Amino acid sequence: MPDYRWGIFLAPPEHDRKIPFGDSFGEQAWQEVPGEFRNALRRIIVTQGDTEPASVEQQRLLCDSAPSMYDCRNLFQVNVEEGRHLWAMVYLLHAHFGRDGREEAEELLERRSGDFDKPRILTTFNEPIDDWLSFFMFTMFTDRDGKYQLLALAESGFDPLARTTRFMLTEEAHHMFVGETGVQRVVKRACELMKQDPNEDARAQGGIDLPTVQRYVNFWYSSSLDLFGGEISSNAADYFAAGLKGRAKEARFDDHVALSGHYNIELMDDGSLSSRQVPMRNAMNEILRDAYVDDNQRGVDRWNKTIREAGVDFEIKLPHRRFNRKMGVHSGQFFDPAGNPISEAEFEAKRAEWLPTADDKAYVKHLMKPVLEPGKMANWIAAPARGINGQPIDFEYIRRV
Ligand code: BYC
Repeated sequence: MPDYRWGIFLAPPEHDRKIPFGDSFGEQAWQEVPGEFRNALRRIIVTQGDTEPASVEQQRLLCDSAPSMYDCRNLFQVNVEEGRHLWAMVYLLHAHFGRDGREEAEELLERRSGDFDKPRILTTFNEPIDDWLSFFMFTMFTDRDGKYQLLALAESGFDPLARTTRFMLTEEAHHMFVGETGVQRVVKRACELMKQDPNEDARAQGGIDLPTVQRYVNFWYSSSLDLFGGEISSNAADYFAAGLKGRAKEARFDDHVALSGHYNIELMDDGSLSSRQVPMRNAMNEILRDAYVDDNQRGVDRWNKTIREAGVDFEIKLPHRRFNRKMGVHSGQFFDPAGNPISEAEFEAKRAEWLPTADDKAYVKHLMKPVLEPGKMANWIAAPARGINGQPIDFEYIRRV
């Protein structure tokens, strides 16, 4: 991408910006790190920074199996932007945290996605992405977690973090577009292939069948829900109190101090589901997760519209937020995709119906053959509705040198 501009990009400064939430609500935003919050702030920046190279490591071999030049071009754009986001976080560490910031930045380079000894910090960023269906799921669901985490950091009282994350958000939108439309094209093609097959079997025609798409949704969505942290979190309460990490679009809330009021969280208590009242500040992760769930549903509705328009009787459903969780109050417990509590044995008996199996992964992987001629698409994916930057779909989006 010879035209790509590297650099530290910040949203324009807001004149006389005030801290928009927490104990210091209404005070002047900080241009330098406040000493008492130094460790917490560094930790937030390191966690955010760690995800950026992780995603590039996860996706680094995908160009070898790109289903079209168009898709390969999108992959490269996603990867260079994530690389630049790492740079943006490392800049904050170097510019504002002195020696320990530089050491943290070095450690960011030492960790590797999926590495046994030095893995990336957050779970989803150690999952392999070695097929394009996983890539589209990741950019749909995991990049959308990125959107909500960045929206929360864009409210930060530490102004350099707020300005850099606001700029990053402008790029995140394209990544989610790649994910949402990528899955939509897989689904569209599955429906076309079903119509061509005497048994309505998309796999028999070399496509990715809708139940397999559903199992990938179940996996990547539940894994991405884990990235919001625990439902009841003293870390989240501390970050909010300190004015470091707010809620998405903080201005839309009436009470920016959140010291009064409770939030109801439904969890398993003594073998049955019951509701627990949690002080508002301790529920900040869950409040962010609520907005994320709604946002995903809008994308899934568009996939289902594509399926309905093709005249196929199938509906893709987001599993319940309790399903298959590894972090938070629902981890170590078992729920069906509708969120009903079940036994471990019942879960295991249904695992192959609900989550991608080794056979699914092998099948999807065997379809991954590069198609790198202008305008051509792999058989398992429909063409996009339009090309990139007003160029036609058969434009030569990448060139081998
Ligand atoms: N995996 O109080 P808790 C993106 C740890 S994606 C592993 O429940 P907290 C992108 C947690 O660290 C957005 N560990 O949670 C997308 C804590 O550890 P300690 C990335 C996890 O701290 C695509 C313990 O469990 N941005 O940008 O309130 C491509 C208990 O924690 C996980 C950020 O993450 C997990 N899933 O919230 C490229 C923003 N979840 O203290 C990029 C910065 C929790 O016991 N990070 N833990 O050692 C944060 O705001 C928070 O650290 C978290 C966790 C939301 C991640």
